[in-house]
Amino acid sequence: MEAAPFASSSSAPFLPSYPVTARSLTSSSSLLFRRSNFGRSYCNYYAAKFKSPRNLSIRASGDSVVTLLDYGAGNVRSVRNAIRYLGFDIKDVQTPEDILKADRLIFPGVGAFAAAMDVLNKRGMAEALCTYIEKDRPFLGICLGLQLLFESSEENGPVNGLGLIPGVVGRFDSSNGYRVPHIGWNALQIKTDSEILDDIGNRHVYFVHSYRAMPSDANKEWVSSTCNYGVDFIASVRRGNVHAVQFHPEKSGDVGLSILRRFLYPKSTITTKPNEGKASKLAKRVIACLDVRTNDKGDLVVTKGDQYDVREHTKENEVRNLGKPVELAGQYYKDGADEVTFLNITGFRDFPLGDLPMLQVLRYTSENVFVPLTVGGGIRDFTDANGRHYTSLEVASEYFRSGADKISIGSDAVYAAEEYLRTGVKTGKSSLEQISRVYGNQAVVVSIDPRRVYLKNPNDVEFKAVRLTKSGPNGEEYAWYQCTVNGGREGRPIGAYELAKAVEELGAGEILLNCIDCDGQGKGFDIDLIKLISDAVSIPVIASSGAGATDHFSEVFMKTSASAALAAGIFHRKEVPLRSVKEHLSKEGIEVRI
Ligand code: 1PR
Repeated sequence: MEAAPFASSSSAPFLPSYPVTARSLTSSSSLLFRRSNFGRSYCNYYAAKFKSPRNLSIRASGDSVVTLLDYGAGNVRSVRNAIRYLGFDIKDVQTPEDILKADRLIFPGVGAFAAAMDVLNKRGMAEALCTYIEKDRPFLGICLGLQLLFESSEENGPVNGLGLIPGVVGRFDSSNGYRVPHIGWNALQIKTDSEILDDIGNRHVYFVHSYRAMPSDANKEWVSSTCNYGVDFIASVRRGNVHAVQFHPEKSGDVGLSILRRFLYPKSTITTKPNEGKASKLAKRVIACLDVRTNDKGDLVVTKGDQYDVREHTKENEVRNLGKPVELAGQYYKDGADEVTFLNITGFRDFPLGDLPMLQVLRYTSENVFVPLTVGGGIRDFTDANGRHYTSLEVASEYFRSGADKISIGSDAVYAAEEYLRTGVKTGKSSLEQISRVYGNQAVVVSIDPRRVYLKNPNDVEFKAVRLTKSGPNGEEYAWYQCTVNGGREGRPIGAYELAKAVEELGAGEILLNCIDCDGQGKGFDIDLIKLISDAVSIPVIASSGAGATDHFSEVFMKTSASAALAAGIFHRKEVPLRSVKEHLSKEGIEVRI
């Protein structure tokens, strides 16, 4: 799965069901495109069935208009925002004709391969796409929009694709120590002059996917760049005016915007001198986190706790106010944050869909912040005062529609894991399972809020205990990490280790690992905990809580296999600029995106 599919029809500009007419594919119209011979892939099927149209008129729709094929899934808002940011208007595809009439078409494929093909087929879009591409019309496919061009995918399959490029899309192998999904900023190896990649230089771009297409003799004429993640897989393809990329330009900061700009202004003479970066592999990520809640005056503020206590210790006892969410997020983007995370920390009691300011924050932020955004807090089923029932999937969908790339589940994931460990049965009904099934596991983070419980003897509990690097207050040499819910207010009978393994099985794509003891203390991450969890799972782990100095970041990456490190207080209080963290890591030989 590559991201979010068709969660809610209301989100889509969408595609009415369309009767396929006898017209279409100009199989011989372009020598650029030789179809592969794979089975009954869509293009082959229709090419055999229908004659090419003689009078298909292509109406110019204006120089500053981009046609967008959005089938109503995941976060296409980011692509829209990036296009608008670059000065273009968007025309949404409503019918297959809209594809054929496009001057330039962007297809940010999201969701599962089979589901996407199903929608394209049912709505007559697959045929139109093949025609459009075979005519060498300007096309940019993103992520699943690249994979669908291939013959087939193993994702819940095999499932036939459009069959324009020879090859089968398969899953990354996690048995060789590489974490799947492949999430983060990685380097490209440019193979041919692809024009749209001209400004990349040696810099990272953002990937998030579990499936990939492999380069081969049969598709080598298409491959414009590869990326290494255990294996060399296809990062981009290009033939004539047709481009597709596995990574997300709309989430790749300035580099990504320059890729989109080059696609949108192909004849432009603008050249951005490539900033010679040092990208060579998957970078460790540095994430800025904004804990957000409404203060006593009713304003939505960024706050920050000490061991989860966010109130000032003054007579007024007010909620600590460290700034405005949209402004701070924009600042961290400029400072080089690899991702921004918003945690709606009172989401457990205030229903997020009633908390419209949070959705507004996401909408505004995503207009100017072109790195991934995660949002958490309150993702669960809910019945409001009028008896209206909302599923967790609806809550998540609203977050995705508002600009989130990933959602983070806290309390509800604890209950789901407890239930799963008690029964051994995956019901498929938990928020975690439902959202990852629909949106892909790479879009679902589980946020864990554990607290250390010291032990004299590791056998005193049924949960996994660790031998501590620093002994406890009474000389205890061991601890287990008890999970909590409701913002640390309630301890649960499950350890962080057991929870992490269970949620990985239930479909989590990433773990955000906090530690209540370290939160806001500035004394460093809990290395014992992070090592325990990152060694236990094969999905990426984000280390969180306790960063107080640049050394703490290098320590966590050198001593554990965390994929990312998240911090809040030091950035909000401007004690350590984000850039200094990156520069320090780079000096220490840890690859980061600069
Ligand atoms: O349970 O699904 O509603 O999700 C609630 C979410 O809100 C969870 O992700 C939970 O971690 C978070 N949360 C709830 N209460 C608090 C609180 O602080 N009172 N914040 C809270 C968690 C931890 C991190 C923090 C790091 C880094 N805050 O987000 O940013 O510890 O801080 P530091 O660098 O300053 O040490 P649900």
